[in-house]
Amino acid sequence: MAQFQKTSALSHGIDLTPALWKSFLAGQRQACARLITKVENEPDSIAEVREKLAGRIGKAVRIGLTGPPGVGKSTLSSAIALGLANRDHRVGVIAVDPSSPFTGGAFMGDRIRMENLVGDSRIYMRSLASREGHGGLSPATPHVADVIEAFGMDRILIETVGVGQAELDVLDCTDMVVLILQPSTGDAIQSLKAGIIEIADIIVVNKSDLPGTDTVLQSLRFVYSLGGSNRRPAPPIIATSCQQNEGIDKLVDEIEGAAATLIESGRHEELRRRRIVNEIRSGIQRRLWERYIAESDVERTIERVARDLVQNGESPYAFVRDACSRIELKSRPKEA
Ligand SMILES: Nc1nc2c(ncn2[C@@H]2O[C@H](COP(=O)(O)OP(=O)(O)O)[C@@H](O)[C@H]2O)c(=O)[nH]1
Ligand SMILES: [Mg+2]
Repeated sequence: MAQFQKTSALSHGIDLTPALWKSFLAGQRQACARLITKVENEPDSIAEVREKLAGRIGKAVRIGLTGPPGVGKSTLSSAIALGLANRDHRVGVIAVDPSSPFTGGAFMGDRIRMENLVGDSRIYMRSLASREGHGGLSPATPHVADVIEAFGMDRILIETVGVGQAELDVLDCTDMVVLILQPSTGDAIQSLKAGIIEIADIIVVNKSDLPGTDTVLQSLRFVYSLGGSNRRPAPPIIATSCQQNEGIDKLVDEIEGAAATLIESGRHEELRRRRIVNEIRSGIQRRLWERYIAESDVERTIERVARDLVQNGESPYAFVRDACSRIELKSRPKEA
């Protein structure tokens, strides 16, 4: 358990010293853990870390695992990780789900014991605390994935808290999405948000050892047979049981098939490009914002302006325009 918990950050933060970097490159897990803690706890350090990682990331396939709480995402992540490792991959697993860490849940027999994976050098697992307001992802997730990839992992599984907006967040930082359900989610299928059904590349009905599996499989097939959406072809729907160790090989086959297609079709690169575009955008937004608030007492001004606007029913955009033009005026001579 201890291995999965966040190393508590030193109050002064973690320095990216040459020694730390050297240990990281030498494959020392402790160094990887420290670097992850750094990007997780020190958002200001992301630019520095990211520059260090250059040239070491871009090839890994990132796989999102999402679904309602308790369906077996963590259990299945471990099983998939093992399956991928047995196919000569080096696998990173990130869980953003404080309620059921890898070692949580009542463990089944000893078929898939995650403790067994702890000492497996082909697999690197890490839990992150999810943060309010970010769906099921910690905002550091994509950066943590970068660190893990640079550490040498070529498949990265990202398990999210399966609630609300999370599924759509998953899409932003992964190359494919596996939606996990279980027999008792049968009735819920009709009401699953269209969004998640649309983005799932593979659907899994886990706990197929429990009654009701066929009903769920049928409902899912029915939902997809309705078509009518602008979705690509219906995704594969696979029944698995972690308890009986059934269907997992097939699932790993599907994941690997999808990964191969992604790479060969150029879509993997395209997704990566899109993520970089977003990174650049948000980097610029952040820096402009920082510059803006550094130079004025803007938070208080915005509060005051908002109060006035609420009172008189006016639009906030005149203020936005004015604020932006002031940033431009201030920055131009400097940057010239
Ligand atoms: N019967 C059965 N239970 C399972 C299976 N997979 C996982 N579980 C159990 O379901 C519970 C929730 O699993 P967990 O992986 O923590 O789910 P998560 O919240 O989606 O990450 C745990 O008690 C697991 O042992 C399965 O295939 N069959
Ligand atoms: Mg979990």
